[in-house]
Amino acid sequence: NALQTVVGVGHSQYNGDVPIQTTLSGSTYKMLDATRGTGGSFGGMAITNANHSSANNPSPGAIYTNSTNTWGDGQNYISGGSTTNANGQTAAVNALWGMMNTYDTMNNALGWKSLDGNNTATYIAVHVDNNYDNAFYDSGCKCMYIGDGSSFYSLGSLDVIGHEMGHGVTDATSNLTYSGESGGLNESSSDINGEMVEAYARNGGTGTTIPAGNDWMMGKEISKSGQPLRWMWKPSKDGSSRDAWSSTLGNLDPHYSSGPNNRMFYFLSQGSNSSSSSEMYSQYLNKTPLAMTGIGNDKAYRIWFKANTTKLTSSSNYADARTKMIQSAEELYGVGSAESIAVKRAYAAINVGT
Ligand code: ASN
Ligand code: ZN
Repeated sequence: NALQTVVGVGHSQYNGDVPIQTTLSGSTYKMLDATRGTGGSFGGMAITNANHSSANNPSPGAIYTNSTNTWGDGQNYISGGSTTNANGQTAAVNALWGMMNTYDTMNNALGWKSLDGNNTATYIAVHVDNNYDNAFYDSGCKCMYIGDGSSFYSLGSLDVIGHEMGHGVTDATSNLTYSGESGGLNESSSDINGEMVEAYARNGGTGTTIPAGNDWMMGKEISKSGQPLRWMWKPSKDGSSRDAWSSTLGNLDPHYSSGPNNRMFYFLSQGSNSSSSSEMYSQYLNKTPLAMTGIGNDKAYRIWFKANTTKLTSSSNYADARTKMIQSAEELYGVGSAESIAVKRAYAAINVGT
């Protein structure tokens, strides 16, 4: 059968009806985007049905197929419960839309192709485990698994997919060790990726720069409680993350030691003011950061991405991240540039350097 690249309609859960890139094989449509990525397990970016295989030893299952090129019903999938969406296609739509937009964010803005930068295709398997409240990147298959959620809705929002694919980029480049301060930087890099994908996709998903428009909250859309997983401008709002670096930061789970670098990135992009507002105040440092003007999403992302993919190493800590970020800013925008000064200010605001 000749394969034909086609565009279908996906009824997504978080982004309305979206155009999804699929493949027609004979008279069967497949959730295979052969326009993004080559090779890999499926010859393009694919969405498969893990069909509730255990998260401890998951198997990807088969690629999604359909007799028409219209997919999903936009409803949340209730594992084992009553639902109008019995095969859970909507989760697959969410995943494909997130994957297409993550690919485009990195490729169109940065020229970075797929996870490894060499355009190797990857895949996302949805419906892993039962009522599973997580999503993860698997360094064995270099692929991702998405749960249906229980206290969350299906974990396929743009920022979550961007986060998980961000782990694939880190895995292929700096390979930041997932513990201690490097673990926090690894997590933060994924949160940064998630938010920048959200900004890019929300503004139409085209163009060569990253606009404003993300919410700076990880996992807001998948939350049933209304509380996001993480707040980037003031990570301590979650009760566990820190707002600033200290010598004990590396003892925390990476999802909490990411906090200071997330706050640094927020300040770098959006700036800070020296008001005594509780959102700016840093409890640990007992002060508010010096006011600084942000350089915007596009420049902040370019500097971070360059540092993570070409300068950080598996053992990088926060001090090293600061040094490498300054180097990246100087290479991109010049020694003594406003951008390199902004990097120093943003790190000083989280107690790293001056
Ligand atoms: N969703 C989590 C993450 O990507 C999975 C984990 O704990 N590693 O960070
Ligand atoms: Zn993560």
